[in-house]
Amino acid sequence: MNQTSIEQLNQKFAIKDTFSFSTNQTSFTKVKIKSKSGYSLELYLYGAHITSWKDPKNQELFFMSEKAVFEQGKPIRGGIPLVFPQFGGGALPSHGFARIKNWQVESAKLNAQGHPCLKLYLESNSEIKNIWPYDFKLDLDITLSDKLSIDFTVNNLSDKIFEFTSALHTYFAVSDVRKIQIEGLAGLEYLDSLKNREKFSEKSKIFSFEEQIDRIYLNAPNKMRIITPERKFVIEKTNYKDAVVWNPWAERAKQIADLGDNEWPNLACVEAGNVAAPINLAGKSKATFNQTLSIEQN
Ligand code: TA6
Repeated sequence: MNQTSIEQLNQKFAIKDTFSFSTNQTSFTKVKIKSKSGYSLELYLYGAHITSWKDPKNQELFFMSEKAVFEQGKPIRGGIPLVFPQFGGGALPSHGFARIKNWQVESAKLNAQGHPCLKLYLESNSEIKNIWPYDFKLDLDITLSDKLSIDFTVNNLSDKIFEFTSALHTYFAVSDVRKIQIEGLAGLEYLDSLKNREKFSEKSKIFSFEEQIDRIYLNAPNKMRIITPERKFVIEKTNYKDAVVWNPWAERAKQIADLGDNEWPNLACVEAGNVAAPINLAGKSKATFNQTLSIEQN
């Protein structure tokens, strides 16, 4: 599909007060979505990257770095970077290529319940196949009601099996990460990425951030909560086994070029993913993974 201009996108997909297309200062295509429930969303076709989720009081629920860059080939810091097909470092770009490729719009519609549903896709092409030699199609279906539901489907169009790791690297906005807790991690085993992925088990009844954290919690429950002084974020997941928990803390934050030195207290990454063990997807088959976020007011 040739989607060169914003006018064409608006002609084809815009729905008054629901979907609109525009560009930002670096000509990246932005999609704005509004739901009847008063929630709104902003995302970029670049990376299928959600950068804003606001509640009916217009309060921002995702952290975005004030130093985030919008440049081809570079990931956007904040919101929800989509990690695929490689979590972390390795042969491919860090956290894979999906977050640094331009996705396409398949459809923008209201579903049977009247909630906006945006379908985006990314297909393999010769450039991607140079670094990851498979035929595939990725679908990202985003539905915005009083919840934010994200279905990620990986279609293996090749004859051969491929494996991947993946995550929705969600940056939740918090006023002070030192004052929040995560419900659902007690007793879980985790791999500590700050200690060569050595395995430990979570001893605290309820997790709180007290230092730099970079952990992969194994077999995390399908419902977790982040309790903050402002609100509770509810994270529900299906088919994602792990939950990655990350905050860089003060020293590490200084080394991250696209993160302000004093911004780290305002973010908490809790990421539904399949990270510790890759998914093996047989040829000519597909698999779908869901993360659904909602808010409970304090
Ligand atoms: O999810 C945690 C993590 O993998 C950390 O190790 C940390 O470096 C972070 O993601 C950010 O990665 P990025 O490539 O976006 O700078």
